[in-house]
Amino acid sequence: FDIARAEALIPVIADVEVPTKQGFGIGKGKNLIVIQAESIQNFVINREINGQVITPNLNKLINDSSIYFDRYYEQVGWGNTSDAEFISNNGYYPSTKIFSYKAYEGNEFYSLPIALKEKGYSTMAFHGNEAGFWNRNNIYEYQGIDRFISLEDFEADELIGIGLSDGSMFRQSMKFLKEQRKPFYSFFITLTSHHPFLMEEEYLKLNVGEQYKDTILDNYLQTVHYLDLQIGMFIEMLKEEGLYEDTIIVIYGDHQGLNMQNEEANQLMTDYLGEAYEEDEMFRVPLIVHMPNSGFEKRISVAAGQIDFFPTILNILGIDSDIRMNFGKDLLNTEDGFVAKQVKVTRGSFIDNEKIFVMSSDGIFENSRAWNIYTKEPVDLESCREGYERALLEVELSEYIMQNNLIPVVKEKGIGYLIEEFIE
Ligand code: GP9
Repeated sequence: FDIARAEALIPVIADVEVPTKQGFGIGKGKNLIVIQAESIQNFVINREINGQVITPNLNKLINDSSIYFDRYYEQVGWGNTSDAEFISNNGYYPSTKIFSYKAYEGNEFYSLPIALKEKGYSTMAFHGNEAGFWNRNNIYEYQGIDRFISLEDFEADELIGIGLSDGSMFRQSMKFLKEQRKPFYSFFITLTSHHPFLMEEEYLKLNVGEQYKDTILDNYLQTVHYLDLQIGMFIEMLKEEGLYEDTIIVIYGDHQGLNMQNEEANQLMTDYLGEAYEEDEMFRVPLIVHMPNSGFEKRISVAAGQIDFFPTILNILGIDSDIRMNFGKDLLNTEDGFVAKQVKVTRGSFIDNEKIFVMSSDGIFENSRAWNIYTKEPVDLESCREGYERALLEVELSEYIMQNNLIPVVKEKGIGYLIEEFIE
């Protein structure tokens, strides 16, 4: 790194000073249910296909006591779904070498479940696949998840694709939720909308029309629609059990579903969207924070990533800290839209409030691509240099902290201290 440039970035990365704390504590003491939704991209929100609404339940939720982040991006690496979990719960970038749950297996963490446990929460995770997949069974304990209900613990009464159906997972989770000590943090990882998005006839509820019938877009949208329906029913079950009012329900997409590198998917999406299907749309996933009966409705369009999840949720739950302990920003109190990308695109790529910069795979900055995310017009590459350097620095610094198991130091002295040490 150019030391002077890196030093200039310290206040940007390490700053904790926020003039006003919008939304601080609006969910204080509430239960927290987080649904990490498999392959759910943002383009499905508020959209129709052949006259049918794709996500009626999510759309309804967005318009009712929810904060909807419509420029939220996935940042996963080799660990796909598990990296989305890791980034969201920790506020650190995923390993650039292997999946994070393996790379950082023996580490000490300061994660969302750990922070909540310190405030008296009980913690639990639900997933319809085998416990050992992505090494979850070994790492959850260190992530602060006290109880993990996986395929082995559920009754295998309805299997779709690679595991228990989302519907069955939600239904069977009710008995655990009712018993769980309050306040609780329950983390759900859905599965049915997993690639290649195939379901039996009985689950296919959308008629996408002749043009798209039996294509990968059809299959994908069917599973998205299925998940949307299950989430709607899950919310009804929470209401019936009296668990709804005191629970914040958060939903976000874990990573892309339709790969732009796949020729068929790209062609279909370009056709469906009416514009080229590119990285900025492929990486965009929804984030919805639903706070029942709060009347707090907001749409936030600051460029943000999964790395920002942890501090954003802490702010909503009214949990404060004097020092900055991760790379995320509280999205209710920042205009600094910045999303660093790695692994799925060359390191140094980023998205900010106006543009996306995709670093060239040959490592030559001048060969990179950048465009305005709203107008799609090309952007001068020189205007991307600072973001490029920041993206490199953040990812590298994050990896340095994780690889050297430095969270105990971060907890004591803050991330700013380590940035200075790292640059020296
Ligand atoms: C596996 C499931 C899917 O348990 O979470 O993971 P993915 O293949 O999408 O990374």
